[in-house]
Amino acid sequence: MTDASAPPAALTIAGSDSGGAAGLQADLRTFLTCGVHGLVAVTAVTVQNTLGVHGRSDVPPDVVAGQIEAVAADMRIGAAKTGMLASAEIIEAVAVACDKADIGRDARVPFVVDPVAASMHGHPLFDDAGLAALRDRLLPRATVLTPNLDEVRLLTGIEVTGREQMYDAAVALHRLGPRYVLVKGGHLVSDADCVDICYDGAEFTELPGPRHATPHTHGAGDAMASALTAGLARGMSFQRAARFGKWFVTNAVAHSYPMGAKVGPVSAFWRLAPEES
Ligand code: PXL
Repeated sequence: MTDASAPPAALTIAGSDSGGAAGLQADLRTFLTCGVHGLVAVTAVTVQNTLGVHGRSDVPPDVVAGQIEAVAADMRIGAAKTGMLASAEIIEAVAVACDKADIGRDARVPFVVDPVAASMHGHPLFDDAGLAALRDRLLPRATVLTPNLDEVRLLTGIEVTGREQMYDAAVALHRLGPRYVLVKGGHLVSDADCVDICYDGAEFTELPGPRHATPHTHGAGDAMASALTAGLARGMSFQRAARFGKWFVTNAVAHSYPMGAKVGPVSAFWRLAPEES
């Protein structure tokens, strides 16, 4: 069992991005640079570069569940998050495995559901059955739900064109079951700043941040949700972990870099210690 000298650990249940910008690669990099040991349940392998998603193979649902149960049986998971879940069958297996592993809003391990619906190129990462399964099976189990504005539209039908509708969306999403909702405002390009809205069922909090002028934002949503998860694994309250996530992703976007022909990744390098000279 885990020794007191071990760092906290967090689990990501996510897909692989061969381009290394988003998905489990972004999550593990974020966990590492946030001082958290990364555990992984891989859901799918995407064949991806900056030009698009060219193919994909989903992991059998029992193997996804097996990964969650294996790490939970052996290690102390401080917090867990989801990314690409690929299919309704995988979502069902994740819901059952999380119940067994004590992961969820009313369980020991806080559960961040990042409702990843499409790649940044617009390729769907699950279908209508996946969306229904996400809404019915995972949202009621979520400690925190972290949608971007496209995912808000899919889950609630609300088309966000201004900050006011982000508040309406947060209320509508909270009714679907998560303990906390964090609506990411990065896609609201009409807003000069990048403001996320948090809602706990009673109070709203704004997480303000600058909007950096860079085209290289691939993996920004994953970085926000995984830094928040790392904060929870380190024992932070939701409010503190949300501020920590916002701080992390703001810096990651500020240090993003070109890689490949199109949109490059946000960076986690800014948090590495300088090399010894
Ligand atoms: O950024 C969301 C995301 C998550 N997971 C995988 C992805 C993407 C976006 O491209 O490819 C595997």
